[in-house]
Amino acid sequence: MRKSSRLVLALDETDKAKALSIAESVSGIVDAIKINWPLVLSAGPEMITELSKYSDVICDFKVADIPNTVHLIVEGSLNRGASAVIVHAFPGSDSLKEAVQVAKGRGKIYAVTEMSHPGGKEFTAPNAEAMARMGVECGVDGFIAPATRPERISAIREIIGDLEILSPGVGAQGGKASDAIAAGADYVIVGRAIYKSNDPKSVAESYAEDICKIL
Ligand code: BMP
Repeated sequence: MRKSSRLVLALDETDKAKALSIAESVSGIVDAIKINWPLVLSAGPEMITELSKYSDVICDFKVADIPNTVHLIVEGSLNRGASAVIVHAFPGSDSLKEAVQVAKGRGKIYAVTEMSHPGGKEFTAPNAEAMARMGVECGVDGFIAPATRPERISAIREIIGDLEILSPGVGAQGGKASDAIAAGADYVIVGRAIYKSNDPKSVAESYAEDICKIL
């Protein structure tokens, strides 16, 4: 994944034609497009391959399972053209190691530490540091940490050294892109604020400009 605008679009748009048109319009601006179950369930897993024509695709399947199932999901995503897959850390080191091993040389694995919504404080926050340490030991490429609580990005950064941080929670959830990058995120993930706007391309450009100002 290139590191240019540091902006990742969360394309949770469920209308296939709209999703493809947005992807095309922002392809020169965003560093990657992240897709999740809403788009895959409405438009099919072939969207992974179709979107990979416009941008690197991160499959945010938040895989949380036994190693064999993790293996099958990560492999299936990469086979369809994904550049990276997001997995949960909480199933433990054997599941995480399996994801890393399947993706080796083919794509990246990002592990969720602390989630960005208010409920993320209940179970993920108290265990985020331990999950980050485990992720480092298991060889993941990076982590998901919340733009809604930038101080938590800094806490995770201290544990993981130079590994990547992708930070959701910007825009609709109230976080600011520049705060997340200043706290140590490599990329911010923005969904509704871009794909629900009347002009996704201009909004993506203005996020990219905001980020650029503090680099
Ligand atoms: P939005 O900008 O519309 O809030 O979208 C954020 C995206 O990031 C969604 O796809 C969501 O599933 C994902 N996400 C998140 O919001 N918080 C997390 O802690 C982890 C996520 O993957």
